[in-house]
Amino acid sequence: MSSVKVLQNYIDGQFVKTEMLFDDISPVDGSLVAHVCEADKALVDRAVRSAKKALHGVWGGLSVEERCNTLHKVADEIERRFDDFVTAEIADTGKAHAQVKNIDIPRGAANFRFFADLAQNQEQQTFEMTTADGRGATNLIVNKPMGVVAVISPWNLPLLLMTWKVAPALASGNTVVVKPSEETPSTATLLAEVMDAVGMPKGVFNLLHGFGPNSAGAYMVEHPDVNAITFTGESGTGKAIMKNAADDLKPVSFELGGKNAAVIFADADFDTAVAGTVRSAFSNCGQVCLCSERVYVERSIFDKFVGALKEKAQDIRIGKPGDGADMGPLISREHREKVLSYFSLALEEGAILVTGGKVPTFGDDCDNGSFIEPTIWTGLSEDARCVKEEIFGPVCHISPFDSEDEVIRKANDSDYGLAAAIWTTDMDKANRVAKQMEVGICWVNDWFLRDLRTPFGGVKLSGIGREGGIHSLEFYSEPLTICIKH
Ligand code: NAD
Ligand code: 6OD
Repeated sequence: MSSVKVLQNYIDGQFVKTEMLFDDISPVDGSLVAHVCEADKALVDRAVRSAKKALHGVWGGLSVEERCNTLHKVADEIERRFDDFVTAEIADTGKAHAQVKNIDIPRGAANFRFFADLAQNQEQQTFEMTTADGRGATNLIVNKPMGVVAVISPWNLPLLLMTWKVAPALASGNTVVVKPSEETPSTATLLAEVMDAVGMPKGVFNLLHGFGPNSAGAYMVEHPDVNAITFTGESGTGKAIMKNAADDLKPVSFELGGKNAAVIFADADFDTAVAGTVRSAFSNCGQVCLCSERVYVERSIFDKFVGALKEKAQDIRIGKPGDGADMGPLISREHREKVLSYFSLALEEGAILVTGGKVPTFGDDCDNGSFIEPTIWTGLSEDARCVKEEIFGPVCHISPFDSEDEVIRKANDSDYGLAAAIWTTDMDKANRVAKQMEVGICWVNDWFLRDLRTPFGGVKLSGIGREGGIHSLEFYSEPLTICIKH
């Protein structure tokens, strides 16, 4: 009998097997990580019904303190099983060990603690008013849960991005039906085990495995008893989901793609800007929605900057997570084909290849993985497809600029509007330029520095709405005004 793990769905407090299995493949060496039980339409319906029932069961009867205590237990249990989560996330993604240990899994636990504390300390608003008869009235604003929330998440930061939505949804009193990416089902399944272990009431957290169209993702979106949809993924998928959600006018919160600009002024601390841009272009093999794929450098330091970034990119050690590598593989062979197609397109569009552009060879089982070299181009025009479209790999295009107005115009000339990074020692300039960026977040002299209280999201094709802090609680709640006449 095969000893390969079988990852199951989790519905109404029970793990549920199905006959339809798909493979979870390691991008490090192409080996089989697990068989995954795909949920069909009937199972999606069972999960949504169980979530709906739980709203009115024990969960609905708990005080916010009791709910949030349970979420603290979830965070504690993730930490107790920290090594299991690290191993599972690495098995699915091949990410560098340090990143998973320092970012992905700690943020998974932190998301639960942060939103539990925030919800517990949320003020209840009241408005006193005068009335014609002089007796007055009091308006109480009561935040009620939305109901059953569908959480659909991507593969690039699997646990972090899924818990970023599950935690505030539960803290606000909702129940959830969660679908992780088909590429990264492992940590979501561990989270179901955690929910089970801490005694989360049945039906509050339901997990479904599967794909998007004609599979669990689409069935969740279309289900009439799903009351809200929160989604992170590609902008094109967001459009498809929105169309499917339109019939029931379901509220959506979307965190979508990006084609983010980094702007390096000549007065920047050079070494800090180079180190920051290496991080912002190549972290997680370029598979962070916030990564800088367009780098604009003031002309007087352009050549020096390109040379320095090239050197740092060539120093990145690519390889297996356990071998102390800085950079792991892309998520899959299929995704590598997409990124490689942009590598060919860039040359056709007239790019100068500064470094990279190839698939590395190792002479071992990593040759069956999805590795790719960090790649830098110069010389493309601003309307080249490689400068316009999100590639989602370890690649950036660097171009020179001569004035503040020019670089602001170029940075904003994008269908996307997620993030920007500005590097300068002139804080007046930083403020002036940052305020003109058409994005949801603009870093000055850093990148991916996160305060969970701040609004997070994008404009244009990069998303709808904001999550983070109170903005998450607002999305996951329906305010009810109770006006009491005295
Ligand atoms: P994706 O859109 O292909 O898939 C995301 C999820 O949606 C998966 O679970 C998938 O199964 C599901 N899905 C696909 N089609 C669906 C449909 N029709 N109905 C319902 N569900 C469907 O995205 P991905 O490739 O997993 O992730 C990479 C993308 O995510 C990039 O574009 C990246 O920029 C974006 N992203 C954005 C943010 C952000 O915060 N803005 C964060 C991370 C990733
Ligand atoms: O840090 C976060 O909360 C967040 N949502 C990050 C998104 C990263 C995109 O890949």
